[in-house]
Amino acid sequence: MEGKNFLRYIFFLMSIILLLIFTFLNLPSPLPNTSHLFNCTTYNSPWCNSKRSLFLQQPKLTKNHYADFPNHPLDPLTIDEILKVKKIVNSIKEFSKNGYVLHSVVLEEPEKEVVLSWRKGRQLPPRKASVVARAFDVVHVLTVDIETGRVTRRQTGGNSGYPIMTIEDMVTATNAPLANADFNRTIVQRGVDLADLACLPISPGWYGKVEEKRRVIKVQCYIMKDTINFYMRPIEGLTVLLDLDTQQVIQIIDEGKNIPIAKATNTDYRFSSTQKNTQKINLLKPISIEQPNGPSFTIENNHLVKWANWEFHLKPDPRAGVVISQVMVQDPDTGKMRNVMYKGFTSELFVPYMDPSDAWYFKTYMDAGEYGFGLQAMPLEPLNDCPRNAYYMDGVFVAADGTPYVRSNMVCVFESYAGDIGWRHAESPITGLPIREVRPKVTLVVRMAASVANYDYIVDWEFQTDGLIRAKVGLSGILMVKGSPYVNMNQVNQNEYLYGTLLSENIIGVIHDHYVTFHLDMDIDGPSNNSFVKVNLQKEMTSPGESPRKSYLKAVRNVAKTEKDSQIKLKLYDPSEFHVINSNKKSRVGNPTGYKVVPGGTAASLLDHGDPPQKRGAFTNNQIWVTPYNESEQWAAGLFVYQSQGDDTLAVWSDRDRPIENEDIVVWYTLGFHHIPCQEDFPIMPTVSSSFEIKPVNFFESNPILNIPPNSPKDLPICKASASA
Ligand SMILES: *[C@@H]1O[C@H](CO)[C@@H](O)[C@H](O)[C@H]1NC(C)=O
Ligand SMILES: *[C@@H]1O[C@H](CO)[C@@H](O)[C@H](O)[C@H]1NC(C)=O
Ligand SMILES: *[C@@H]1O[C@H](CO)[C@@H](O)[C@H](O)[C@H]1NC(C)=O
Ligand SMILES: *[C@@H]1O[C@H](CO)[C@@H](O)[C@H](O)[C@H]1NC(C)=O
Ligand SMILES: [Cu+2]
Repeated sequence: MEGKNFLRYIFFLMSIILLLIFTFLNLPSPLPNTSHLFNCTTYNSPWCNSKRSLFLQQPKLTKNHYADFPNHPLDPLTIDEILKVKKIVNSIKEFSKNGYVLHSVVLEEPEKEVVLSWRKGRQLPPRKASVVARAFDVVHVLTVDIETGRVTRRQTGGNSGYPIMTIEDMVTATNAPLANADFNRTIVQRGVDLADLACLPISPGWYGKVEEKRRVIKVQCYIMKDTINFYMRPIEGLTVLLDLDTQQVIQIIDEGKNIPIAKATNTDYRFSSTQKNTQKINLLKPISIEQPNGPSFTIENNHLVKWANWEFHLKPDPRAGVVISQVMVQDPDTGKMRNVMYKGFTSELFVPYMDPSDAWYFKTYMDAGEYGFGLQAMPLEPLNDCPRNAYYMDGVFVAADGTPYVRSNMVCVFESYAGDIGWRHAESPITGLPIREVRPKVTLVVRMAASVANYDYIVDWEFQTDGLIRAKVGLSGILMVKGSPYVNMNQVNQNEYLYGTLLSENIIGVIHDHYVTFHLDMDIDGPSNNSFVKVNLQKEMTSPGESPRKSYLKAVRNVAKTEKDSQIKLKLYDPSEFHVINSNKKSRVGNPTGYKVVPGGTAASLLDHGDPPQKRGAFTNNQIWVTPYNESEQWAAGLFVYQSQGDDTLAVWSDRDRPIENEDIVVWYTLGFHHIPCQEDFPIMPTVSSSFEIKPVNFFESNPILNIPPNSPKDLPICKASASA
């Protein structure tokens, strides 16, 4: 291969298919380069010599994962376990004869009661794998008992839709059109060199004709001539419909021949190239935080995180990204650990584009159930994705043939201090009390970043010592743009609608939404006796003569009896708080203990409920839902999402209207973004973030962080402009 072509080929793999080259080699992850992380010669800080420093002892960095073994019932499958599963699946008669494809192999979590009653030091409950395999077009859901080697459950059929695409599916889809002479001819007719093509695998949604009875995919292409940012050079109007299993081209739609391909100018966003192309601006000096005595958190056996008053289990997941389990917070009065949440994760993402034309109508991505949100999470970049004091966790995933592979540095954990205030009070001179009491706010952040083709999602779980948990999603990466004949808005007729914003010559950023639906299995002081309470603020008028005031607000509590009582559409002028309480557990003064969901990122889907994508995405019809705990109801868009028809969504489950009062309940919250692109989003978007919170409400007897100490200069390293050893 020629040098240039070879580079293109490498780039092709890296950026389009999100496939790490070592993915299928079954190699341990390469050792991260740590020299830039812990260069103690440049920092005059006891931190560097501290025996307590997690980083200096960090076993993780030299670990190859072959020796991993499970320590906790929720620990993900190890390499050893995955290899055993592969062997067991291989021995299934019909699989070994005719072959199979594995779409998912993950730990089958033991039943919730089993996990909750397990204690450290005891034997682990039987380790099982949940396997989704396809053989002869039939989807099998298996439970494999790893110890006994037996398949203890096998299910076929069920709801509409296909399992998550494999990475192999995505790779073959982008290459397959090149086997078709008509496709090649079309590309050449557009004046594009076939060697410059970069194609994307696009899930087709479900519209009821071409999607029936076979797995299909749509492929659209870009040119990467003169830029690494090929997304800004779409071959507009060209869509290849492909059978994902036979790789046959079913149809080529080619409607954009009159639309020029945008120039490569100013599309490169890499530091090396932006330094050349724009004025040099050095706005900031280097910055980082110091932890002179090392970090305050520990990670036991790779997965059990303990920090300040918090403890939780953390694991990477190929579909959800990260899963946080058994979240407990310490009661400052009794010292006991108290349950808050059994499990929290991003259950689904829904990203509908708002252009009904032929080349765009189907773009309504479900990034978790179609592409695998965790599979698309790339290694985090130390110092920039996560600060210098971060700890990194790898993911161990499974390829389509059952081979385990390592996704290194997929998740990071770090303490964050942004100069914020935990609580404060100062007395004015009027009282004569010389009081200024202030406490700094330090938080613990768990982060991952998924790059689903062009888009990047940053998901943070942030824990505060006052008991609050914040789930934050940041959007960055590159827009999905549409080619256009226009180079300036003055060419656009007043009556013509562009479906987006002209961002640069010949490209339009198409309007779209992002919805991230979280599964929050709240267990306030244990799994049972939880209820969902809407605390509604209502305007109350005073009686004539009662008060100089005419009106005030009254808080009215409504306990949700059944699921439909908990289908919440947020309303600015009819506000409520949303509490999850334990009706069996009261505070000293008699309030039920609870946590509330504090909404944020409240964009709501306005699509018609009968619109095919909204049927599949019906879990976004409300911002909040509450369901009774059911271990089969984890994925808001259904177990099988690819080409699903919306018959297994959260909306369908919730409409059963089951009782949810005084039960084990699950809260679902959807963080929403409307995105009308603007020129600043070109050629890459500055991060946009939204978050929601779960916050204690009468859970503690009083402010739980009265006893945290203030910062003192004597505890901190000496900061000098050019400190050196
Ligand atoms: C640490 O930093 C010093 C000063 O910048 C540099 O000379 C040295 O090579 C660095 N050491 C490592 C291991 O990177
Ligand atoms: C299409 O072009 C590619 C790249 O040049 C080539 O490898 C392939 O054989 C062509 N396909 C056909 C059917 O000619
Ligand atoms: C709490 O839940 C348990 C188990 O579901 C039930 O037996 C008990 O009656 C409940 N307590 C109250 C006060 O409702
Ligand atoms: C649990 O969920 C599955 C899937 O939605 C459903 O078939 C089953 O009926 C549910 N069980 C209960 C008790 O609601
Ligand atoms: Cu967007």
